[in-house]
Amino acid sequence: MASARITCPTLSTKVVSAQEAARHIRPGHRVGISGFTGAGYPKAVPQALAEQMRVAHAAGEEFRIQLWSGASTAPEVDGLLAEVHGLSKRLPYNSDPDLRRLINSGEVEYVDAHLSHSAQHMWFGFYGPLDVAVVEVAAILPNGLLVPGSSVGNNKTWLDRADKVILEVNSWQPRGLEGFHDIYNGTALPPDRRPVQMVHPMQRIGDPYLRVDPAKVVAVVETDAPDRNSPLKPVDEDSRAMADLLVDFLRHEVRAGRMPASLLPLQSGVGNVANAVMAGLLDAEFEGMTSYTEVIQDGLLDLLDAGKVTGVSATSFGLSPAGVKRFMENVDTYKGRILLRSEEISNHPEVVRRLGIVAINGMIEADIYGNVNSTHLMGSAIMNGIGGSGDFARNAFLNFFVSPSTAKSGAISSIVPFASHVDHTEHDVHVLITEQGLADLRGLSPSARAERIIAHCAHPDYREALTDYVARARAARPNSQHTPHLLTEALGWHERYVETGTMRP
Ligand code: 0RQ
Repeated sequence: MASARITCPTLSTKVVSAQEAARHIRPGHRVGISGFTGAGYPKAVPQALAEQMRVAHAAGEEFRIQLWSGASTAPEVDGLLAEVHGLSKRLPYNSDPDLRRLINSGEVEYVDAHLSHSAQHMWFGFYGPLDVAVVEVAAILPNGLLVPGSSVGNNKTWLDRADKVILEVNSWQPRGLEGFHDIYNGTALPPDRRPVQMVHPMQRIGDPYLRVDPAKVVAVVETDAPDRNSPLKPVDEDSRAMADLLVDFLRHEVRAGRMPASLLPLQSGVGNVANAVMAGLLDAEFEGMTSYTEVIQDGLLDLLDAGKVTGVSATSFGLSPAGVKRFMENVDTYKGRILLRSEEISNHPEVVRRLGIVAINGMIEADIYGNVNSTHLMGSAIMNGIGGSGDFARNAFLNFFVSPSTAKSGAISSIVPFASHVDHTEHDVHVLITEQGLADLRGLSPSARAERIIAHCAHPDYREALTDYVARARAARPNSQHTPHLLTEALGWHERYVETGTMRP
């Protein structure tokens, strides 16, 4: 008998085991799964699938699939499918270390896509057909409507586009999540696309449920398992220093009359610095703030609880175990103050530009002219992916990129002569922050930017070498003063690190 979470007469007849459901996924299939930053991914079918892959491989049969998601999932999805060598291609984001190794060794193809593009490129037909969708939900209502879980990601698109659908109904997901979602159904293909009619971060433009054609549902699986919910690292000294610089800069912008005292809607990436910024805002004087972002981390709950932030729009939760407990115990108090949307809307360039987002994201390195690399180590190995950073940064009212000034105990400078990979071009980047200081690049020429970035953001150990590089580049190319480079030396710092283990001269 189906659980109380499945009250649709048609769909409750389709309840099967995860093993049986996973048999619908065949070698070579393209599979779209739910999941975003460790929230709302399917808990049972990927594990059953991995076991079937293991058996097939032991019998000498090839069993690999292409896996598409909202963003990152968890060790029991990406990690496990990597362990059984079950993936041939992954899209649009990954942060699992085991899968990262297979991507970097060349075993798995990786399409690192802007998150706002992933759904529309599916609709445009750029990725081909989708064989199976595996989507976790919190409940199935009597009329067949689906109550989404702790993330929305690309679920709507996968449910609409897949030939077959497997639903996982997870009773760990709070039943009270009903009413937290806003699923936009108005996206049409060009030339018939209409404006997204949103002028406030908390405006509803869709309805609270996902829909699925019941005829496509081949299996419903019941689970009761938690999201990944990693504990938060304590905020370190460098992150606090960068957060303080950022919060001070926001004050400066308010004083200059460029931003209201309640700021503009905030987007922040995930991780240590993002947490520190949220903690900094908790102590700061700003009131009536809003957030239009991807992921709700504990810091945003703190700001909601303190009444400093009045509303948060996102596509996913990314809470610690303590954050989950707090949310679950107080679900109803957050209703109406948190909205979860599809990632094509949470990251929509049109909406980001209209609302005037303040975007705060991490980086791996920046060059002296302001190009930012968010994704590649030494120009070649992928770290995670561009995620939503491009969707937000390019269209933001104001963007910040933050990083410690060095990595690997000082052997790597995060400020380099030339970025070894560029995700955000010099035309897109507004403000760089390291623990050394802040460089406001708005309205500056490349040469002026170089002076400011070296003086304010580079680590003192690397400042002289950077200044020397610029001076020699200027001297060598009298008719190329706009963005002077020494072409054979521009990536020399990276080459030196690869060969000797340090960028130090
Ligand atoms: O490696 O863990 O092996 O020590 O990179 O670096 O400093 O801990 O910073 O966790 O904030 O990640 C850009 C990767 C920063 C992240 C990036 C090494 C460093 C360490 C991590 P170890 P930190 P963070 C919203 C927005 C793109 C996606 C995005 C990211 C590891 O912010 O993936 O913005 N951004 N999404 O040692 C070599 C350098 C390095 C370096 C750092 N210059 N060279 N290694 N590292 N700098 C979320 C979504 O879109 C879902």
